[in-house]
Amino acid sequence: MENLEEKIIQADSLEALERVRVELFGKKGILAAQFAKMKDVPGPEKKAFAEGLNKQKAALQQAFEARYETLKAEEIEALLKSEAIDVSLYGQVAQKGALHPVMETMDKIIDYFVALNFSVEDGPMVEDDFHNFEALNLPKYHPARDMQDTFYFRDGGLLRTHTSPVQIRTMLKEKPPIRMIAPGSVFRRDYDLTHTPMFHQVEGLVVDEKGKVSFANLKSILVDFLHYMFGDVEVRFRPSFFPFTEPSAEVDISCIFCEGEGCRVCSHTGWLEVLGCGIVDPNVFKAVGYEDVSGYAFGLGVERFAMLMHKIPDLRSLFEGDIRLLEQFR
Ligand code: 2U9
Repeated sequence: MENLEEKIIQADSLEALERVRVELFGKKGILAAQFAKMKDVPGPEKKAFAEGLNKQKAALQQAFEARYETLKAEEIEALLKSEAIDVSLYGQVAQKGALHPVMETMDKIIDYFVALNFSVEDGPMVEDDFHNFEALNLPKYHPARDMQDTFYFRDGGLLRTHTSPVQIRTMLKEKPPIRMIAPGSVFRRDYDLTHTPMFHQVEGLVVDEKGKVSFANLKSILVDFLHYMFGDVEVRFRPSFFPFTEPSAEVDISCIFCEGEGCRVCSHTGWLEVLGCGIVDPNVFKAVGYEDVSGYAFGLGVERFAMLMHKIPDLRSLFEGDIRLLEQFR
């Protein structure tokens, strides 16, 4: 009896105690063997023998339970210790981003034209041939339609290559006068140091009765806009060509890096090209059923503006999603 209780007390883990339980109380255990001896005990002694055994069993069970409680409590204690959380430790601080410089630039551009009562229009990015090309005086077989430049879908649909289809849709839906801008993403099959397959444009369109809208109006608004964006810069208009405007011009500002002296960024010309513009080609008005109107239009790439305004040297850094870029614009 002493010896058996000692087994229980010496069990130093719940697993060891379980082994002792089987050894003592199991079907083939020590106590079962004791009870089996009952049949050999002579009749008059049976009662005393049974009482003795039952007492012994009860005492062992009590000792077992006490040991079990102790070991269980120790186990819980150890678990709590090992899983303890130090709530006073600093956690990982969430990284804070900022409005992306392209969106910030886009907002600044939009603000300028909204203040001049231009409406801000939106349209689908998946377009069709008519709205993206045909109506813009880009006839079939025009090189700009080349598979090289445009993402086509199998059904003939395409990803818009400029936001101009938004102007077409607006003119088809509304009567002149029109004063609108179309900001949004556009897609071209182009990927190198200075081109990404998706970029952002803001285009503008003003249409009114014939004779009310002139190149001089276009020039004055764009010069003022470029001063608003870049501060005190020189602005010059160079003749150019676009299928949807005639006459057309490209607009340069004096280089903001070298103030016109000539440097690597401006290819030693002293000038940076920032805009395209022109008087809307009559064929465009014909395509949307407008008569006796005149208008001007312009277009710009937002990434280029953001890069120039923030002196960001590499276009790709705008698309890498590296939070360290955004942290600089908080
Ligand atoms: C309609 C009529 C005319 C929009 C115009 C440009 C000139 C132009 C480029 C600037 C940099 C595209 O992002 S860029 O590569 N855009 O030079 N865009 S005129 O002319 C329109 C648009 C719509 C109905």
